[in-house]
Order: sequence, then C-alpha cells, then structure tokens
Amino acid sequence: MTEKDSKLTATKRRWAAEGRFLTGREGRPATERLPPGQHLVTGWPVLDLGQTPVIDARHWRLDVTGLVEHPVSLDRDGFAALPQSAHLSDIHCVTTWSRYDNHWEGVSTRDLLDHVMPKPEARFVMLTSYDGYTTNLPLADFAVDNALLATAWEGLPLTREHGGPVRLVVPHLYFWKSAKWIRGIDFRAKDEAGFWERNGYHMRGDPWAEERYSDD
Ligand SMILES: Nc1nc2c(c(=O)[nH]1)N[C@H]1C(S)=C(S)[C@@H](COP(=O)(O)O)O[C@H]1N2
Ligand SMILES: [Mo]
Repeated sequence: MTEKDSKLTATKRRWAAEGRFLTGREGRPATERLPPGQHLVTGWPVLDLGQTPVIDARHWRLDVTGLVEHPVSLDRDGFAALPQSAHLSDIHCVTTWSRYDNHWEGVSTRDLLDHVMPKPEARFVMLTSYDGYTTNLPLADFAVDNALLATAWEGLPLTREHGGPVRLVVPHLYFWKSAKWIRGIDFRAKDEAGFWERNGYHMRGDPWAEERYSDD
C-alpha cells in the first residue's frame, strides 16, 4: 500500500465511524419507505427562491474552503477528473412530497472528501449556491456513502431548473439540504444556519424524525 492509499483508507474508516452515530437512519423501520407526513409523487416538482441562475459551464467553479488540508477551486475539467459514481435514492421534500427511485450520477461526497482531506476539527459544512442560497449540514450527513454532487439524473445531464450543472444530493435528509447550482463548500467547526434554517427550518432535517422546523 502506498502512503496515499493508507491515508485514504484511514479517512474512509473515520467517515464510516462517524456515520454510525447518525440518528434517524437506524430508527427507520425496514418495512417503511415513506417517511411520516409525506405523500408520493411521480413527477418532479421544481422549488427555488424564484430565480434560476444562468451558469456558463466555461466559468463554473466549485470552491472547497475552510477546515481542509487541500482547499481547491475546481473548474469543469477538474471536477470531471474526480472519480464518477452512480446512486439510486428517494427524495423527501419538507413540503410533504416524496419521489422514489432517482438515478443520480456525479462525484460522491466521499471521493470529494478524500480529495480535500477535512481536518479533524471540521464538523459541519456550509454550502453556497449561484442563486445566493445557503444551507448547512453536519459533516457526518454530508459524508454518507450515497450522497453525491450530481451532474446527471435518469441518464441525462441535470437540467438548469433542477440545479444543473452540479447540485448536491443528500437523500436521507429533507431535500432543502440538497443545494442546487452549488458553488462552494466551506468546512467548519461550528454549525451556522443557512437560508431556510435562519427562517425557521431545522438545523438537521431528518425526514424519519420529522425534523421540519426548528421548534420541533
Ligand atoms: N440553490 C438552491 N438550492 C436549493 C433550493 C434553492 O432555492 N436554491 N431549494 C431547496 C429546496 S427547498 C428543495 S425542496 C429542493 C428542490 O429541488 P428541485 O427543484 O430539483 O425539486 O432544492 C433545494 N435546493
Ligand atoms: Mo423544499
């Protein structure tokens, strides 16, 4: 094993260990797929702040900053050079719709983490987007094995209205945590509220625990 390989293995082991402490996922009964208070839809609703940013792919960048060993500013080619993954997952929106079986392709958050190497004191991430949106989540949630920076849905490039060219998908949390048109990921020691979290939404947003609003 090279030194780099053993370092990667150590990081992956750390994410896995942190994931064990996640609440909610274990609390989910194996027979139930629809979280409480949700209803199933077959279409895919569009929800945003009322403006769809126009992002020229030639100028797109993803800046990874804060408590990481290797901060990066990735352009389209740098992002495409990262390992590519595919995941199948369900969407749960806090406005009560859920959509099953979404096929996503992109860069898994684990592979991004192995690229930037978060420092031990990093515990949260703040995501920023091209429309001015922000959202916060615990690093352990960001790092789950089926979370990804998605560039494709159902085999086609992610449309602009759904967050293309690149959006986050963290399937085990309400969908407001899955930032569309992502432009920055900042690693932090402390949890700070993003846009909806400042406006009454929950800091974590686990659909199985119905963590919809901050007073829940
Ligand atoms: N940049 C950005 N990301 C965002 C939002 C937004 O307004 N701006 N809305 C969030 C909310 S509330 C939801 S439910 C989902 C909606 O994603 P969709 O439009 O692809 O269904 O995106 C989330 N990510
Ligand atoms: Mo939402």
